[in-house]
Amino acid sequence: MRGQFITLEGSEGAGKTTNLGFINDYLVNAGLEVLQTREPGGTPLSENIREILLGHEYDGMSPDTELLLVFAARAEHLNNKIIPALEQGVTVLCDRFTDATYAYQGAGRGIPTEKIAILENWVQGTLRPDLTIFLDLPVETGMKRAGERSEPDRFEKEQIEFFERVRQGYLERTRKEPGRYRVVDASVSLEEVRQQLHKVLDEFI
Ligand code: Z5A
Repeated sequence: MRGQFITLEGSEGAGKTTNLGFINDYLVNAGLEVLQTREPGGTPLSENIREILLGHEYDGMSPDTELLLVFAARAEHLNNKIIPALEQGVTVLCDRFTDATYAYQGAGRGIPTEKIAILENWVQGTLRPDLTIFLDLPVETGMKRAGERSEPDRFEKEQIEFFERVRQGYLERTRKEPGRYRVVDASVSLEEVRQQLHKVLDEFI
């Protein structure tokens, strides 16, 4: 039987990195074999593309270039890592996936949804996540949390208006496809976030 494909999304500083291990442990304790990975990245070639996307060497990169690089990394990641794992019955837990493209390159950069959908269908065929957890919190709270952590990457240097559009882009998607998404309030304490995650995973399993 094909493995389950679970993705974790969130706007800036929402706590994805902080909570990935928790989700991974929950799934392992439930008896599943889990592959944890991330986007952009996950394979050597895709990690190289990630460096190009997040670094500051190409600060003036056009939105179309950014979009195509994201999908180039995704094609490699899917074909060489995600799909083979799913076919072997492994549960794949991925830190960001195509919802991030709709949110950042679509809502954030202004690329029409239809263009993104063409690439999504080309690169993924019919494959979509079975469950997408969206960690939601006010943009200012997330930026404050992320700012206290590390030097900003190319995306993190964007203005607050960009991240507002990204958040709204995510929320719009969760409303359109409520069956796949679970929205978790990430503005509360870590303990309370994990209580919500526990409930979501209990229901999913
Ligand atoms: N991107 C894209 O544009 N298009 C795409 O298709 C894809 C990605 C797939 C890299 O993603 C960038 O790629 C991303 C979008 C773009 N750019 N941005 N921005 P990433 O996921 O690798 O990086 P990130 O979004 O920058 O994630 P992040 O900043 O690492 O956020 P996070 O993982 O959600 O946050 P965190 O590190 O877990 O937590 C931030 C801080 O808050 C940290 O100090 C925690 O200790 C603290 N924290 C966490 N939870 C709490 C609670 N509940 N209370 C208090 N403090 C907390």
